[in-house]
Amino acid sequence: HPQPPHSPAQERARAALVSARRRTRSLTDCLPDGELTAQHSTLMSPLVWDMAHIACQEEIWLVREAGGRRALRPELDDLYDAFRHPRAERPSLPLLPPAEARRYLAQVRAQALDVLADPAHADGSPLFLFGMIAQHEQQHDETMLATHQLRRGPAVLDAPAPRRAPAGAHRLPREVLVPGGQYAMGTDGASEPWALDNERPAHPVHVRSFWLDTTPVTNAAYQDFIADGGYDDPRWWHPEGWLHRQRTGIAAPGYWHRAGDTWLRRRFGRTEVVPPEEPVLHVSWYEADAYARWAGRRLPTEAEWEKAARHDPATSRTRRYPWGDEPPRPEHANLGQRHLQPAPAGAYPQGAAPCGARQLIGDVWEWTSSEFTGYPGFVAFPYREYSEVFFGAGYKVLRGGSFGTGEVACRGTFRNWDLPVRRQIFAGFRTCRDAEPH
Ligand code: AVJ
Ligand code: FE
Repeated sequence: HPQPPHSPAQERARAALVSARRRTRSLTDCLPDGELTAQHSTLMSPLVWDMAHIACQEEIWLVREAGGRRALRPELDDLYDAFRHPRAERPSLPLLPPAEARRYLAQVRAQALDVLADPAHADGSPLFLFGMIAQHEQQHDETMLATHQLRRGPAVLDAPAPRRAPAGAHRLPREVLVPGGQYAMGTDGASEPWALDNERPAHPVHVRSFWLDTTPVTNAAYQDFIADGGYDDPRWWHPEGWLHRQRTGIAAPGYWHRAGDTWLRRRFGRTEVVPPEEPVLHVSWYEADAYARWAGRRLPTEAEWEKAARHDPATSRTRRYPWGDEPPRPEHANLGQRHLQPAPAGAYPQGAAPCGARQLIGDVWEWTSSEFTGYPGFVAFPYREYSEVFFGAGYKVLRGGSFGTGEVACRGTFRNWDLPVRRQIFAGFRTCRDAEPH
């Protein structure tokens, strides 16, 4: 029987699911089965685990919860529960082989789209679950992209180089002023229906005036820190960061190595000279924190970062994105794996924030000084394990998304988090300083 046409909200959900699946396939169809079942790093799952985990979450939330339908593969719930089995242990589990994982993905998706087309879902809260699951798949796509970066062997991914910075980008002011005062941090369902629990509710926050780097810290600037002995001077390091630096022997960002006087890096299976004008990538929070102290500066708090990215002092309004309220387009930001690297610092003038800062969205995730916790009035939804179990456990917040972040999983309020030692994610940073004496 013919279905009634989709409402705009249903159509948005359908398009987000379809484009996430296209990306999942592009990240997994390019590798032979042996590479999908292998573990490329103990930090990561075998790609075949991510594949069936994506399907399993979709079954739980869209087929069973939103659709009220009976379970397809209830026996798989335990195997693909991220909290039952740590990543290092996942290769030894009796995982579905690649062909079966693909079949499971397709079976679940057919049912999920059928549930979405049901007139009962034309509006209202179950549609949030479709947005949540599209974001979940995109988040795992970014994780799988990080697994591709960790994997050894010849390149299998390809993408055009990102756009150049516009002429005159090198004459941008080094820093921009973010005026002090109150703004509305976070969001709610009315203005951002797909906002996840940890982005809610909107609440007033006061921020003092501060100067923020116009762009993320570049490879050239980071090389100055290295050349100045930054990795060997405990004055710049958080005490735990210094211990970590001593224990691991890190002396440069991840994937870098030296050839004479030149820094080279490995990027998705290719070796190249580190481009000086590009934002630095694959640094831990401890390295970002040490660089900032060496530069006589500090990392912004999460509240400062969000104010710079969203607040328009001219209208006193808080925007969804730095450029306004419209969803990201290719001229705004380097998102969605359209490229396989950040764009040079100063690119994307059309994505600039009211304060003049560029590339707050896209290119590299930016470490903030803040610990990951719930906002005042936080309510876990729809499950505690998305965010709440990570609160107060030593995770640092990252903001803004990277070149590998899906557009639906990125906005001015979106919060990411990781441990301060981690650097397999696509993370960089920018620094700031107080504008008024405290
Ligand atoms: C928000 C990226 C930290 O990958 O651990 C995926 C996203 N949560 N499945 C993660 C997530 C459940 C999460 N991060
Ligand atoms: Fe997950």
